[in-house]
Amino acid sequence: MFKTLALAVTLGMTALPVFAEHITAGELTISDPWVRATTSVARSSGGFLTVHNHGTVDDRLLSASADFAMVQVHETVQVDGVNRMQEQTDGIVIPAGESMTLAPGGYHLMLMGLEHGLEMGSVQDITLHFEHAGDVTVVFEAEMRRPTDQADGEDMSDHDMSGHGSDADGHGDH
Ligand SMILES: [Cu+2]
Repeated sequence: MFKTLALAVTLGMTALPVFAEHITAGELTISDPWVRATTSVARSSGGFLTVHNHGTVDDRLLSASADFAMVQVHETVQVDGVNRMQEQTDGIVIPAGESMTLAPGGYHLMLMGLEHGLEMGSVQDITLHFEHAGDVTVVFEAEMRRPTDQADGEDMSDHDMSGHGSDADGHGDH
């Protein structure tokens, strides 16, 4: 009986690697990947995660890519009290021995050109390109997190979306 149970657990884990709590790539551990769930007509959203660098050398998230969206690395910054998003063309440094969290109101993966939105609970592959750890494909689940869970409850209406076209209505739930 115990053996049967153990086997079932093993098979279950093998069948569902996509929900692994932590993904390891070289010296990096990636945790809590999620994208903001949207309506079916939304054209853009945001992707978020935490990366911990166990190594002794800084790494860098250079860029990311996906087949369901065009992906850019962005940072939301306040300029004269207004939130604006800036593409991070040099990527995001993951300092040696430290964690970097991409979260609403700060760094994020900008997902643009969605065709069907991101349905709550659906999962999407996004490949992260790191300077040292290389390419890592991570499964992001679409969630709707409460504003109180977010860094500052960003208000997308204040974002400067001039670089994204008029249909880029932001990260989703407004
Ligand atoms: Cu953005």
